[in-house]
Amino acid sequence: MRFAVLLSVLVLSVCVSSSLGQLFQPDSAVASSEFSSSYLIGNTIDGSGLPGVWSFNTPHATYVQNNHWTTQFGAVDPNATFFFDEPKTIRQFFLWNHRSNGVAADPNYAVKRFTLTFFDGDGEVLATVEDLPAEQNVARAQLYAFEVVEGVRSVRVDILENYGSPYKGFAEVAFSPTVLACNGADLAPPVGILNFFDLATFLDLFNNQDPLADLAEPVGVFNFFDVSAYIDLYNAGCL
Ligand SMILES: [Ca+2]
Ligand SMILES: [Ca+2]
Repeated sequence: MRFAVLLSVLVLSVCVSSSLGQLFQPDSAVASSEFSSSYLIGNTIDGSGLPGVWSFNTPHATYVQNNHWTTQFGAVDPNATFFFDEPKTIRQFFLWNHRSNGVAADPNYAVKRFTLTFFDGDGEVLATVEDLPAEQNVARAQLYAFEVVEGVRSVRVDILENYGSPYKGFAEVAFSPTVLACNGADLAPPVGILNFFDLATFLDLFNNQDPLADLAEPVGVFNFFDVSAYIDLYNAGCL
């Protein structure tokens, strides 16, 4: 029994360090449309709206100037391209959707469907992952796993549809070279299966005030809302 507990703690520590360590963000970005200098695509790769230490479970702050990307009114076929200074291996994408509930009267800026296209250094298409769904009113990152793509120097995100506003955009993006989790509740190996070890890991992370357990606002405060959010994600299951 003691051995089993020790083993789970060892597995836990390996998982947590790798989950946070493997996330990376693009080095630069351009967008087909930007509302103004306060709503640039750069706001999605600089950690704006996130605390100094964050995970894919960290809620992004609500929409204010200089923390989201927003297009101009009625922008046609909006897209954003993210660049990496060095070739990257990518297996998972993390999207913090638009939270147009701060300064905006219209709550429906958020992306509903999008496509990812991966390019090498010559601009040749390496892979495409089409028509991915995104929910609105989710402050945490939404997770998208796909077949591994190697040698990636840029990724284009094409917004196919949003939730109805003439403005579109999102809050933050990140990538990882492996599948880190099926959703925010998937915190212990094996990835893609939710069981007692995920729950035990969450409780341990929560007690240690780790960013992976800070699932709900207020960010930096660990309370019932984080536990409730975890239970919701756990019950949603791995799809
Ligand atoms: Ca941001
Ligand atoms: Ca919290």
